[in-house]
Amino acid sequence: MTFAVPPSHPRYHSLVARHRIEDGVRLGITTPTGLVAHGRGEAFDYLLGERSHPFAVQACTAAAAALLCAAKPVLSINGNTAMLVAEEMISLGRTAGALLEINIFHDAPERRQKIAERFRSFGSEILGVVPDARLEGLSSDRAKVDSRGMLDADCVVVALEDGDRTEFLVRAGKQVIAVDLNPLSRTPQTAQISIIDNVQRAFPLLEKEIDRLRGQGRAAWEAILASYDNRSILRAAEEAIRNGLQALPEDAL
Ligand code: PTJ
Repeated sequence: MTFAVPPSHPRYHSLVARHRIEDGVRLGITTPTGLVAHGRGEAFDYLLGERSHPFAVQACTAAAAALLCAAKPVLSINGNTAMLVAEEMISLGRTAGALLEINIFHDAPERRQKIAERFRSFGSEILGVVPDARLEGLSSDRAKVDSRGMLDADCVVVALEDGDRTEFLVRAGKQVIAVDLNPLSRTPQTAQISIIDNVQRAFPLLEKEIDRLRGQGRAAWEAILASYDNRSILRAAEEAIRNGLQALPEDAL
């Protein structure tokens, strides 16, 4: 990080994340659009009190059950998650037995290489460096996939995603777990399991839930999934954000 944030600063964690994304742009990993997306996320996180709410924990429990049930889970990585949560996603991938795959909206071969180099620097290989297959019917560059990963995955974890691919993956019969701070966004509205939380809190929480549920067995995981209601999770998240807005002092608006 080129700018040293004093740890005593009241907004320390938020500023460090912001500078990581800024560094990502400088390194050619994150797109400038990723800065805008991050700012949007920050605003929602502010309204959520920058903490994981019970609706996020509940969704993580369901997501953990889905990953434990899955035969071929894949974690999708883009320019923002590569900068913010590479180590957390590597760790989650190992715990969940899931592959990591680069999937970017603003495609460029050199971006894929740079993301892969970052993961290698943390000791992990990643798929999608040179995509060799397509999700037929999806028009954006997100259709470019790795035949060893996303193409025939049965469960895909997406974060900071646009809605098109999520809709497509769900229609293709895959289970989609979305992490997004905006419950009104098309991705969490379309995914079967939506974790409304910051990726930096959500992925470690999800990993903890997998460890907690692992010993319970398939029948218990399936029961969790059968009773899970994503609509009520989205409603609770929207309500928390609306309440957060009401609780803000007037001079903050
Ligand atoms: O690296 P690329 O080329 O694949 O591009 C990635 C971006 C993020 C630029 C692209 O997917 C994009 O434009 O995303 P959107 O449509 O802006 O959606 C991003 C969503 O993620 C928004 O709903 C934000 O509120 C949310 N978000 C932003 N930061 C976080 C977040 N959700 C969870 N954790 C965050 N830290």
